[in-house]
Amino acid sequence: MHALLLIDIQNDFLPGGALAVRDGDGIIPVVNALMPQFEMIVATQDWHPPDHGSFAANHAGRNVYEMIDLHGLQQTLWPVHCVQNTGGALFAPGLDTRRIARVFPKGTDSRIDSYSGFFDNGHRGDTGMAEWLRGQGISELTLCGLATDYCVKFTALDALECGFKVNLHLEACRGVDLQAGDCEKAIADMRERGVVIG
Ligand code: VGL
Ligand code: ZN
Repeated sequence: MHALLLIDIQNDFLPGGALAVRDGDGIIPVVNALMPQFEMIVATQDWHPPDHGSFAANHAGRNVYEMIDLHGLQQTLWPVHCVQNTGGALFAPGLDTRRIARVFPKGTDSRIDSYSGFFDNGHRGDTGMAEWLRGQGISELTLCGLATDYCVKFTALDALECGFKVNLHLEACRGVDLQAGDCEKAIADMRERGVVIG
């Protein structure tokens, strides 16, 4: 079976949000139109506690987009975003959520960030998504969502490692591009590792 995996389609990643991705809302009609082609739909949700270590505001004297060492891992510092039980963490209002079979929260441990929906950035913790998908008989995934150069990329690479066939629906993805070319590089990395880009 083939599942559609919606990555972090949340208010804070849309224009006007705390960590807005340019034209992030442009994917919503595309994603909604994709849904009928899939037997199963699963979503990830960036879901941080207020004291999360990826927030610049939680590090005195540090600015957003700086890099720090966070408990032994390199970490980009982000604006406060997707805080648990706030409006910014909600799925985009235009997203058709009716057929989402299961939501996997991520980034819930203050000590470590989690760009991937499968494992945290240190591959220390597991959300259980791979095991759950396998249990549902899913062997192939199509990914879409935000952001191409962070959560989409790391979820896609972990999905390959977990043994899934992985497709990326590019028209239904948008990226941050902190540095010009980051998205192009992310797409090239994914393709090189075996993600089918469509
Ligand atoms: C994301 C940065 C921080 C993403 C999440 O969804 O791509 N990026 N948290
Ligand atoms: Zn985050």
